[in-house]
Amino acid sequence: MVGFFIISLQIILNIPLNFAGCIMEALKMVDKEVYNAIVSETKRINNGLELIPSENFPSKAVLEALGSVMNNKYAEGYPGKRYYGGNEFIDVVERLAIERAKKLFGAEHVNVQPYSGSPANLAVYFAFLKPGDKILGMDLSCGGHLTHGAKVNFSGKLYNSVFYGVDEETNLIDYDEVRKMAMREKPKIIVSGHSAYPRKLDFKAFQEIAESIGAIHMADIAHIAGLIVAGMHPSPFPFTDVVTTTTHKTLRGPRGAMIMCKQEYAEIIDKAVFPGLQGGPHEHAIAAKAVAFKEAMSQEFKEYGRQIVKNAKALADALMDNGFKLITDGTDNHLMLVDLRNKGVTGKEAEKALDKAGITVNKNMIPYDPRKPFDPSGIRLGTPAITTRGMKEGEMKDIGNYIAKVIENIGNENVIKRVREDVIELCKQFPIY
Ligand code: DSN
Repeated sequence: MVGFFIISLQIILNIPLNFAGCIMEALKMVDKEVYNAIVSETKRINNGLELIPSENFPSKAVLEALGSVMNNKYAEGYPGKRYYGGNEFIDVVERLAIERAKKLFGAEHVNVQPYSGSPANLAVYFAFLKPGDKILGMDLSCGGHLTHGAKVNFSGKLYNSVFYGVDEETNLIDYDEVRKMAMREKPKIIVSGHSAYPRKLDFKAFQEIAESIGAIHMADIAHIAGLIVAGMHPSPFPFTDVVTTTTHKTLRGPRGAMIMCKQEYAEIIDKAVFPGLQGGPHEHAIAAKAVAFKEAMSQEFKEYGRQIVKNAKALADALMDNGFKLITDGTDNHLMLVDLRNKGVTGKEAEKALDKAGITVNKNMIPYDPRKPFDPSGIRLGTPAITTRGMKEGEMKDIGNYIAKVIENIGNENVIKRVREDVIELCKQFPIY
């Protein structure tokens, strides 16, 4: 990307590092503390390997739209029907975002206003359920998301949530089990989607199960939206009732979300978002979503999505070659879950040690984990962000070896320091901001 090229030049020429290549002169004058934190974060990003599968690096164009005057406007309502004046240009960007998203996914109706993934999911529940109604979602401890009914979350407190998990032997979703549960529990909504499941989802099977009991099927594609656009994961369109996604993960846009649905649900979804749940939409984020969707329509983005998956497979192989046990023995998507028990290390210990080496991962429960969520048995890794930097299969092999070196030498600060140096050297070859 041109933006990335300019940023790389800035680093090569040793021009003072600023926010994604933008000169933050006003901020530097007004608030040195925030300015310094942003500069430090930029350096941390440039010098480290970001392996958290839900994170990514949007382009400079996306960040410019996000930091624009579109931040300033109140625009309650929808394009052409606002409760505030002065929205003609706001309507331009919101319409662009909607039309591009429709085209990108083949969706009949799109609402781009949800602030983030949790409010998007809440809006769907609000549209279709009354408090106490039943949701069937994937168990958090098996790879589901908090908002899919977890008892500590609004979705488990406000609604009566029941869960499907993964098979204890294979760690895969057993669709016959999901069907049996659906028949027994008769939920009003069935949620497909995950935060930590390394294999493809069968959205058709979920839709058929939902239809067989008269339930709504909500697919939460937050993690895999970019892979769907790139043709690397089966799409939930056109048959799924409602689809939610965040826009900042594999889709590589700004923090935010959207809801896509069949035309017959357009009105209740829009009403649930506004005035049901939200007030003024964040139009700077919507402008940035529009830019990200335009980028995602390109051939370059499709190649990016393909490379994410190739890289994930290569990283999974490198880890398994180093004796790591992966849940389901590999991956089909952008992420992998490592069961660390054979290495005698906990997820928390691994996350901390890898952090010291400049490798960012997150500790994560593995299915049927005997340990607690704050110090579980596993870590979760993914390739969206390092693929954005341009890294390929060869680098994945190196990264797998670095991870092994750190985890097998926890407590040996010299080894970790040497890996840190290797990580910085690798990152220098793939500058990002
Ligand atoms: N918190 C996100 C993740 O890390 O997967 C999901 O919303």
